Amino acid sequence: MALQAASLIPTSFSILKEGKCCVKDSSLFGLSLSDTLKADFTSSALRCKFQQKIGAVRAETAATASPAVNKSAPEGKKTLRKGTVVITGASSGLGLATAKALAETGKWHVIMACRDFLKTARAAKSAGIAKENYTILHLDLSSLDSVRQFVDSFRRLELPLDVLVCNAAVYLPTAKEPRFTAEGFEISVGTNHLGHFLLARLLLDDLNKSDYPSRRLIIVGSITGNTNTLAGNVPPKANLGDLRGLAGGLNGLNSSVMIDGGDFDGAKAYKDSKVCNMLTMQEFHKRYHEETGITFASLYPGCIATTGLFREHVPLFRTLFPLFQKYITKGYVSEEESGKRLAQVVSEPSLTKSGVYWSWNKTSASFENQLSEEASDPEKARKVWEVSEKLVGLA
Ligand code: LMG
Ligand code: NDP
Ligand code: PMR
Repeated sequence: MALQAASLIPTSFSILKEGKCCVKDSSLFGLSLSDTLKADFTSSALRCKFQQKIGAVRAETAATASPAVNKSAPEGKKTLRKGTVVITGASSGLGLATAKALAETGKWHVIMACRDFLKTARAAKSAGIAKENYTILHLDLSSLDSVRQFVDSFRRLELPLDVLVCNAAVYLPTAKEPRFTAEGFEISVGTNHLGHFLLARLLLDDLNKSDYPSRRLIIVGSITGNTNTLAGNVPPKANLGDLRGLAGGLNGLNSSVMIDGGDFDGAKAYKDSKVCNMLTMQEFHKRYHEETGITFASLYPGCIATTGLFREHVPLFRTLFPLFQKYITKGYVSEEESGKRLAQVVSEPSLTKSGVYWSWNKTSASFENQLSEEASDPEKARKVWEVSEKLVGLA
């Protein structure tokens, strides 16, 4: 189906070997599907779909021109406009479940920031998310150009940015050799940390301009990056060391592909990337919370053992892991439950505290959790920030 759709679109798409359809001009799915391009669609189904999307976005744009809190309603009642939340990696797992949970409230318009448009469109449809409650915008976090294009496309929508959720991630537990992002960074840290670091830095301005009462930047962390837990002690353990590999660009040429300078290990690279995510949240809090009032938060949503995150693990693992988590560790949560948890961090009035790493107890009540020594080390947070801004071209 992807191939068929792609073949109808001559100029702006290329077809990958796997039959996936990829977008060269990421502004396409934003909105800026220009008139010229619209004319290029020969499939009426596709044309119709895209035009609907544009219609929805334009309508939304008009609707959000009003202030966040409208006091002119009858009897002086205050009404809050619909919030706009960007969720990266909303095509599956936690991101999709969160998009669904927020869209269902009718209070949120979700920008699904994803690398695979058709997969996301199908996922949104089968999750039953109403058309008027979401827009799909292309974002490939493994390319800094794509991140920058995404920011441009988002700005062209002329929507406010009220909440940004950095959720997407890749995990390569069985890779023998490293893979790399467009800029040549090892792909786990390059995608999960550096792509999000640039995205969040660029969009901070937009969050700051929003008049929504509670603006939030949320970066998904994990228990496995925290060595103060049992899960965080399953080898290979996260450890950023003195950041020598990160400082060298994680490219395997003049530096190691691992942050600490060691040999490639996909599972460790993922856990290290989660430590970077949690440190980044704290550094944002330290630098910008007081000045902007934005809430910066991270979380461990529970062990969602059935998601696409484990797609590259061996089949035996994928079969046993959910059972192990359900019946032995009891750390398992369904995708739906995890989505409700992240949706709380996006919108609950009680979760506005900044600089917090949220977790949930056995009765699904949220609490402020303790990060490991490394994941809460302010000096490391500062260094990761400074090295990362050089790598993504911000310093
Ligand atoms: C490694 O692979 C990668 O090589 C590495 O690169 C990195 O990615 C790392 O940190 C990630 O993972 C992991 C690989 C082998 O795991 C597997 O492929 C097997 C999956 C193991 C997952 C845990 C399973 C635990 C036990 C499952 C029992 C399920 C039954 C549920 C039924 C419930 C009934 C009520 O590497 C390993 O991690 C080695 C460990 C493998 C353990 C293999 C299984 C041993 C079984 C021991 C069972 C103990 C529990 C029994 C308790 C019974 C109590 C009622
Ligand atoms: P999934 O694989 O289901 O979701 C990951 C999402 O990230 C997908 O939408 C995927 O897109 C997207 N993604 C991957 N690479 C890129 C890229 N280069 N550009 C844009 N998007 C990309 O996994 P989960 O839902 O489990 O993971 C979501 C978050 O939850 C991650 O941050 C993970 O670390 C965290 N987490 C997960 C836990 C779990 O037990 N599953 C536990 C703790 C934290 P595509 O569909 O195109 O592949
Ligand atoms: Mg882990 C309370 C115990 C607990 C919890 C909550 C998790 C979560 N895990 C726990 C324990 C154990 N795990 C134990 C005792 C083992 C050895 C058998 C174990 C193994 C294990 C493996 C092989 N666990 C894993 C893997 C993975 O490949 C996952 C991983 O590390 O990805 C980086 C994983 C996870 N365990 C978790 C969670 C949440 C994961 C998913 C990874 C994440 O997103 O952080």
